[in-house]
Amino acid sequence: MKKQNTIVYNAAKSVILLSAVAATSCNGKADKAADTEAPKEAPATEKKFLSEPLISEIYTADPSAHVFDGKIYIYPSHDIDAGIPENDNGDHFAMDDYHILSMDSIGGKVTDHGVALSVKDIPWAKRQLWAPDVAKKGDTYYLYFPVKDKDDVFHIGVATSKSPAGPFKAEKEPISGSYSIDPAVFTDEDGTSYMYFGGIWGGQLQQWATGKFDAQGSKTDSKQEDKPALSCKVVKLSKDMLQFDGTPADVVINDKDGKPLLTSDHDRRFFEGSWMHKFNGKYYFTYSTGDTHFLAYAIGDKPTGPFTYQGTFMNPVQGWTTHHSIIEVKGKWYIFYHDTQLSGKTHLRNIKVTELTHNADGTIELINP
Ligand code: FUB
Repeated sequence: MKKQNTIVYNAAKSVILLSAVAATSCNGKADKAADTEAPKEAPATEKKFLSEPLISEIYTADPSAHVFDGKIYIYPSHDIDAGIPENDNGDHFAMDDYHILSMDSIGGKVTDHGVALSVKDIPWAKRQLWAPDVAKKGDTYYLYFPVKDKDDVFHIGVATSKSPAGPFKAEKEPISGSYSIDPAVFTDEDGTSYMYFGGIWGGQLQQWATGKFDAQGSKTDSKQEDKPALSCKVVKLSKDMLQFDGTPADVVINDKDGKPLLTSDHDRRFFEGSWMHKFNGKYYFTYSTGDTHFLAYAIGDKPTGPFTYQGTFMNPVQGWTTHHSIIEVKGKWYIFYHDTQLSGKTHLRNIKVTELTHNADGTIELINP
């Protein structure tokens, strides 16, 4: 039987006293941006947080939230301290299993359903179970996960369960044609499901620029500063939800003049951690800008884009990475995200939730985490 923990979620906002921490990027470099761009309203030793960690018994990150049968399920990464030094590949994010969390309502008790899937149970996987997502079709739940194969190349796998809380059983091979990280699955009102995926730097997207993995390829996107930025990918899922139906295409993000965002535009270009939600008939593509630590959004008329960049909707959290999901619960919208409030360490994160507001003109109100 799986172990279950029940944790009381404290939704109250509070003032937390913290020691100053040296933030370091997942590329292992001292993180100047995180230090200099942190909210200025409090000194480094005294920070205010908008919301509290949902769970403190384990470290969690990259929360993909969904409502299944009236209950909220959260599919996060499970951060651990594997004692691996930080480096350019993000090796210190050495997660080796997933725990699924659930709650009956926002602000309610959080249940940890125990281990749902482990690296050791994925036949093709070697290490680093990064940010997952889940979709439901019929009576089956599909868990999509990025993990490095035996050659240290990220691909995306799928595992199935009859319960939203798992345990999940992985398919024997990764999804054919999949690569990079951060799968996010969106099912439109007509029942068609799309996967958005990709992440640059440690997520290896730039190493697939030619359509084949280039082990010698640049570790960053910085060699193409004046070119259109690398794009997140989108692809339809097959009817059985286990394969891609077609070849992944670029998620094109243009500015309001119709020009593509450039690689040098670090405040606005796509980096990792995408999500899709539909509001008032429009498709909202949301993502992390990575090294500048913003959550940004772009709006389109189709799930596959093109999208028009709108702005930042969440300022940088404490920590280097920023990753989110957005769901509607009983007529209100919420963003699940993470920061490093509990540990002060880049790779030991904790998930949170706060309300998200769509303004009457369709823009999203800026959140200061
Ligand atoms: O958790 C590992 C990686 O950090 C995720 O895949 C990225 O989105 C970032 O949050």
